[in-house]
Amino acid sequence: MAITLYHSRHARSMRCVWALEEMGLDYELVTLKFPPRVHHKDFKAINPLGTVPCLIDGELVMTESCGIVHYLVERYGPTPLAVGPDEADYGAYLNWLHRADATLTFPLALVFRYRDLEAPERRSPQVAEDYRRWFLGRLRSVEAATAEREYLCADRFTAADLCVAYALHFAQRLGLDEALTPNLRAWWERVSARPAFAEAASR
Ligand SMILES: N[C@@H](CCC(=O)N[C@@H](CS)C(=O)NCC(=O)O)C(=O)O
Repeated sequence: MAITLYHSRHARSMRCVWALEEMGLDYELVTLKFPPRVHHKDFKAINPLGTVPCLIDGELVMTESCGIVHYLVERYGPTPLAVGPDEADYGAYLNWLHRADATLTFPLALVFRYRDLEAPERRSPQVAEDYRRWFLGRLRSVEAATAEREYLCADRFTAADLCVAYALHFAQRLGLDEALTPNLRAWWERVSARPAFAEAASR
């Protein structure tokens, strides 16, 4: 078995589990209690950032969830999850893949940290509220895109949907149900009905 994935339940590593399950790849899953830097001090020897996901594939170590999904679909494809450079939506696909974490998940991490995770004296309702609003503002791009299409790009379910949908999953776990505007809700119900999503959420 070549691939090992370090994971915490419902963390961004869920993107990678979801992609591995969609593709039917063989892998070893190592599930860590969250946050790993607190509960698994030795994990920093594997990933000096102390974060999940961490994917090991032979000599390769990767620690960015959307980068890992991109790697898996290219390295272990062909798969319809990948959009190729010869397809009209290639640029849009890459934009969604990057937007998924850099723009849509990062503000949620701040909500989680400053509302729930920090010790009470270090919590900041202002930071949590500012980044909740930030997230909802940036999410309008997904509401607009799903008004016209069943999927974000290429007229099929791709790695872009998978990576963006994780942000929606995280938002709902944080109780931000106001994120589910009408088009987005229909898209969310479509993508989260996939068996590989349920499998990833249970791991
Ligand atoms: N940009 C990275 C972020 C990785 C990240 O921050 N992961 C979180 C879990 S969702 C984590 O491990 N946090 C623990 C910590 O910061 O100590 C990615 O997309 O994978």
